[in-house]
Amino acid sequence: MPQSPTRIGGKVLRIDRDGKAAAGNNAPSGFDSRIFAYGFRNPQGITFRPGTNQPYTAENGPWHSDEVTALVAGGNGGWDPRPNMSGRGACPDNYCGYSPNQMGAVDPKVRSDFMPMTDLRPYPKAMRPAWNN
Ligand SMILES: [Ca+2]
Repeated sequence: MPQSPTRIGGKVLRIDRDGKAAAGNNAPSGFDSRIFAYGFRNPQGITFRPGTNQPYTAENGPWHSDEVTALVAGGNGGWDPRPNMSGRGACPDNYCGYSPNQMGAVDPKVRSDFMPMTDLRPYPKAMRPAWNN
């Protein structure tokens, strides 16, 4: 869902008081125009930098790689837990978000099936986190 152009899961929406897309969202062609940024696992917090009003989100990773991301209009957060992406194979229940397994805080250079919160392999232009752990 996070990379879907039409489903709103895994997205940050920016709307006006009537629920319509706000001007300047810059969603990619074919995307729901309410989408400001996409490709997230679970953005649970948002704040705006004083002076610039740039939005920052905070989200939790799957046992590793929590992230704070400075959002840009139309930006991709790089989360894509679909099977058969980036050299991954099949995953239980067609969801690779817990790969390789729980407590899997492993170095992605060691495990090719590591599921990064910002997967630069298929999305080299994804927004890099401003902070992660
Ligand atoms: Ca990310």
